[in-house]
Amino acid sequence: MAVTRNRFHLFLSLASSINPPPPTHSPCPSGYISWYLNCYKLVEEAATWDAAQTACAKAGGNLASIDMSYDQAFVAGVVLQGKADAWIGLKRKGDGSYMWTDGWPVFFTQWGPGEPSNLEGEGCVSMHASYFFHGTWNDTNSTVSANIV
Ligand SMILES: [Ca+2]
Repeated sequence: MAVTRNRFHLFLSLASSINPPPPTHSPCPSGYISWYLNCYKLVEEAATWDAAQTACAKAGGNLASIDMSYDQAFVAGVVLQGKADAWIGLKRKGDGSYMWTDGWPVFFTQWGPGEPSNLEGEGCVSMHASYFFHGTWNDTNSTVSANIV
């Protein structure tokens, strides 16, 4: 029998541009974590992928992109501190290809085993918060709620 998991996703909010900080100040708004030239925040709120992206945009950012293994390690570390899977800024387009919300092409991926399953109705990408999956990615239905990175 199928068990309905309580799908509570986080999202990682990325504050877009950082103004050159005064030397004695953190470059990021309070509550954000600084990583390279970006600021990240794990938002522990249930949200759909679209709502998560909208919330990030309102905060002047977007769902987190993961362009390389350094980013993956950092973001996975953040997501694993949460209690639920987290949306990242990756979504499948109509032609079947994936694109980051910030417009970057997809060079780096960290799909979980058997992913992306590319099922119809899936296409929004979340990161597993379970240690078992080590922060790998899953394409899933955009209407399941997720935390936001
Ligand atoms: Ca999947």
